[in-house]
Amino acid sequence: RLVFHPCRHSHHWFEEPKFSERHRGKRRRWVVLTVVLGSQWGDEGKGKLVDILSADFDICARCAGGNNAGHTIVAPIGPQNVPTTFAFHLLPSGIVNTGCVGLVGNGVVIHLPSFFEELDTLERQGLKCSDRVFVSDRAHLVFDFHQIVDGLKEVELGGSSIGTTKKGIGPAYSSKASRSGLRVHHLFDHGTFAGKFRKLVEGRFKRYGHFEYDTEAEIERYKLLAERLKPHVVDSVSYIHGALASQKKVLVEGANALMLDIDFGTYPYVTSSSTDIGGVCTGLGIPPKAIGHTIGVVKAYTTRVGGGPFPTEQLNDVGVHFQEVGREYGTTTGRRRRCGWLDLVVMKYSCLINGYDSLNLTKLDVLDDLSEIKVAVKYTVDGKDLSHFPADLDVLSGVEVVYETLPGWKTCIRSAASFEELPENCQKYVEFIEAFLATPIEWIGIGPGRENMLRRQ
Ligand code: 2SA
Ligand code: GDP
Ligand code: MG
Repeated sequence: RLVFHPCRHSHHWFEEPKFSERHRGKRRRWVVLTVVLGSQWGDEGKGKLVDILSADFDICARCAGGNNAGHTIVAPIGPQNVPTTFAFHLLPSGIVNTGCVGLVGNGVVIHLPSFFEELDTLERQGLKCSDRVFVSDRAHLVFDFHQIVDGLKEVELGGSSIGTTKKGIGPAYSSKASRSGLRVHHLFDHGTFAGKFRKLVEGRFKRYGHFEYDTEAEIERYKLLAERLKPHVVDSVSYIHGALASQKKVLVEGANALMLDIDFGTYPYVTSSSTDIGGVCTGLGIPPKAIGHTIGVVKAYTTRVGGGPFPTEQLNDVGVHFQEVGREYGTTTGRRRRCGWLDLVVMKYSCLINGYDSLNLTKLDVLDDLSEIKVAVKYTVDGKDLSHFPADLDVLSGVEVVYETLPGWKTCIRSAASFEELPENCQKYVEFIEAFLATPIEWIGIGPGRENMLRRQ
């Protein structure tokens, strides 16, 4: 690179060593972390992949969302290896593996009563994990009044309600963004906590009218909750950077999914956090260069919970088939999930934003009985191809979906031991998606258990 350096070599051009050469040996080499993200509207089966991967990781971290997320994992436990179903909401699913520490990052919003309830349930199920779960002192708190307000807001919206989980997620992120929220560290300065808490509740009363809520009793309750939380609290920035510096392996578990992202999802029918790759940096305090491998989890069809447009939704026998065979009911609220064909237009958009290095195609077994399988490959509006994923929901609601139809395989695939053992049409379905998205499908889910996962090298 030729540069002109007037002070040192007036009127002389000289060769400047490249930055990397000048700083060789001085620059830190990053131990890169692995990220698992939902690529559609959630419930793709992220929890199961995180569980499988975390056997090989030291730390599993959550960076966004709260206990609106729901991950179901079926894993053996105890000396008898009894297959047990675990439901995770706020805690990182990786802690099913006893060698893995769970970290709840600063980008997560925490409802403390739910946090302890989840911890206690896991312990009751035989999973000893209380001493290896840590939470960031910068994480914001969700209170019961946030949950009440979540419900009131939904009622206000009437027919256009979002269909939230009513876990107080939106109102808690609103408090955070409006700079009046309470963070974990505030719990340990009771005077400040109580003052801020009263102000926050007063603000909600002004906005929503006086709902039933015992502010003072709540302040007292949080005194006890704070004591119980103390041993779990860490400065998560030092914690994660210390771990990376000492070569620890970190796995990040995404919550919700790209199409529910506050910026890139189908706004306003989204959650209130950054569920995309950007949220991994802001939710944990790590630079982009620390991210090594990003895996997008994609269901072999599409589901969505709550309101909002869903171009490939099937309000017919096909949708019912996905619901019943795929057991598509919410992990957190038990709500029936809306179902439809795989949408590769959504997936292309998702790949662009998150830049997945590889994909985990899940629930392929749910398609076993179908004689024909459709995949969306294009949207058109007034007969013209749409060149981008529309921001305007009125446009998205009005698109015509162009499908490609592929033959089914009509065979149970659950016992396949390798990709090559899958029926030919099933392999072709996988290869079609892979070619369309120009992203390798590294993992394939063929059943809910740990053992029902194929890896392609
Ligand atoms: P919220 O509660 O403010 O985050 O809701 C906003 C939108 O985000 C959707 N959302 C979800 N969609 C799918 N799965 C979620 N987790 C649970 C699960 C859901 C459940 O794993 O099954 O149990 O119902 C989840 N969380 C939030 C939500 O439906 C709204 O559309
Ligand atoms: P997450 O939110 O992305 O972690 O997904 P959920 O746990 O909410 O929903 C996925 C559901 O599908 C869970 O009940 C899993 O046990 C189940 N599951 C995951 N992978 C597979 C698979 O490959 N086949 C089948 N049949 N079920 C799966
Ligand atoms: Mg889920």
